[in-house]
Amino acid sequence: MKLYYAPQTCSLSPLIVLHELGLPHALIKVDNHTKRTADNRDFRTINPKGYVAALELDNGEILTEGPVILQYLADLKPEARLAPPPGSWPRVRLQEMLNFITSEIHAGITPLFNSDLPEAAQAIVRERLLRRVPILDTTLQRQAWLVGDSYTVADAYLYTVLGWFRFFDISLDQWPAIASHTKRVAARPATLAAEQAHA
Ligand SMILES: N[C@@H](CCC(=O)N[C@@H](CS)C(=O)NCC(=O)O)C(=O)O
Repeated sequence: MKLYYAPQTCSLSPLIVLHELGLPHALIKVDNHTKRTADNRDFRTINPKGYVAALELDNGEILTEGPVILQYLADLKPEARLAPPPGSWPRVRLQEMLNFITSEIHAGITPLFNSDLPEAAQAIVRERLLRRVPILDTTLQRQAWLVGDSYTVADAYLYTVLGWFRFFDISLDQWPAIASHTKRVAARPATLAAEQAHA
């Protein structure tokens, strides 16, 4: 497998999961501005959507969309229990959480990366985002991990998107259960290895 990635982006979460599972993989860096890969190809010929993450399977298929890539990887090694079995009710809960992270937190913070966004629009985006985050804090006050009683791919994904809050001076310390979750995910050997490789 090959993971197309760009530093400081959402491609960190599939990389964490590749490390959690100990799956062999190659990393191909993408310049998100020029859309060139490190081996000098036009990334849009690989993923016409033009964004990371993209996972190239050994049969040449390209898989995109973070929550789907995460579940695909988890299902390659069900014994690692990074996702509940497909078709089970706990799996539906995992999908609910992944969808919340992708549509409300990931897509919620993305407009702030646009330096041309007018201040008034920034304020609206921030307010909407900050209204969503306490929901996750409440969940993490009840339980150590986002879904069920053990670490899943949703934890890697949340860790990744919350990592961007520092770029916008939003401190995670205002949500103690989230801050604790972030510290626990950061300390996992797979996270440390992925963070180092995702440069
Ligand atoms: N819907 C996609 C969004 C992926 C995405 O937002 N990728 C960002 C980095 S986190 C990106 O590469 N943006 C560059 C661009 O849109 O040109 C997913 O969930 O995987």
